[in-house]
Amino acid sequence: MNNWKDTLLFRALRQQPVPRPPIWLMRQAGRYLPEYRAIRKEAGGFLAMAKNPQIASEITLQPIRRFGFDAAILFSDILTIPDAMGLGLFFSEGEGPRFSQPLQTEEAIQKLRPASLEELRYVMDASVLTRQTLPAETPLIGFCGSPFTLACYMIDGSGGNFWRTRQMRFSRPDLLRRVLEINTISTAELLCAQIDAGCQAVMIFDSWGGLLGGDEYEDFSLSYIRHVVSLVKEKSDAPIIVFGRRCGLMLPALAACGCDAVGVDWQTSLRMARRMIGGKVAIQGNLEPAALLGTPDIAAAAAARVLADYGDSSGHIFNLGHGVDKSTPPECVTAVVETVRANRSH
Ligand code: 1CP
Repeated sequence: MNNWKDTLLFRALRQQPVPRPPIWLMRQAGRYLPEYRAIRKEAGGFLAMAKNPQIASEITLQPIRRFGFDAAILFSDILTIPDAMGLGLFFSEGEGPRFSQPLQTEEAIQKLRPASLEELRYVMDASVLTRQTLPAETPLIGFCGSPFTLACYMIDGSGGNFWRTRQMRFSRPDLLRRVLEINTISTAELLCAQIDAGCQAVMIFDSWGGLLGGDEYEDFSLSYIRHVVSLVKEKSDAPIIVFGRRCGLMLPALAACGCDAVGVDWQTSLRMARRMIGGKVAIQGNLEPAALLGTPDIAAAAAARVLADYGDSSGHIFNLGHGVDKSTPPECVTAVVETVRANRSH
């Protein structure tokens, strides 16, 4: 896309003046959309959809068509990397992700190797296809999980409180570090490959870094994120967004990791986040997803409060504080989009 640098997303990421903030939502494609559920029924589940580039691309486009978001995020998952490492990702009906071969012995961790990009070809194929079909003015965001967030699923084998991973940090930090180092290589490689395949920006999800204590966050999550960011920056100037869930106190450190923007969850007000970040990078967020579970009026009022909380300046990418919930009425998403589009105070 040649006019990408004029898009609202790019301008906001560079903290340049914008007539209004760009808007896209984490998990904007998903089960709250009837058109997604229709495809899911036919395709037979999430992984089958994510691994089929035509279907993944179609699902990426669904929320763009319906709501006209200012960015698309590739329909995929952070757990494709450990799946490609041979851990056997699967989803049982109504449950979250699981691995059939989690890293539960020292031997399994010693045997672990970075994922072959060949095994992840479907992600890049979906990026190419999506870029070809998306409106030229809509940037495409690629993504990965942070090394620590991936390690949580890989070591524990499923979502939850991640007790095994947290215990390993105390009992065998050397083994945890080995997993983190391998994840660093794989995530950086996948982000670079997504950029080569047509993504204009990338995002790193540190959904579980907030489980770590203050000093440990630097040691077991942020230092690896910083390394991923520097590896990607060596190869490309695509903007990088880093989202840390429950990482409010870490925002100044996150903003200094070399990224272009930080994603903020709803536990930290944007006013506070701005003060903590001091204009160093752009800010993405942070409407509480539950605000979209009632009526369109309630959703619109809550979105207006987020806009007011950020205040009138550039450098804001409107988003939720976490993903769209599956029981969200699509009319509430429309109301939020309309509220942000009508906002002219920036
Ligand atoms: O149809 C279904 O049942 C599948 C639900 C689903 C979807 C729509 C999963 C399983 N993954 C996805 C897509 C997805 N996952 C995207 C697509 C782009 C988008 O629209 O945003 C992205 C960016 C992710 C990233 C992801 N997967 C994260 C990081 C963000 C976050 O939510 O914190 C995590 C932690 C995962 C793991 C995962 N995959 C799926 C689920 C339900 C989960 C979360 C499980 C848990 O809470 O532990």
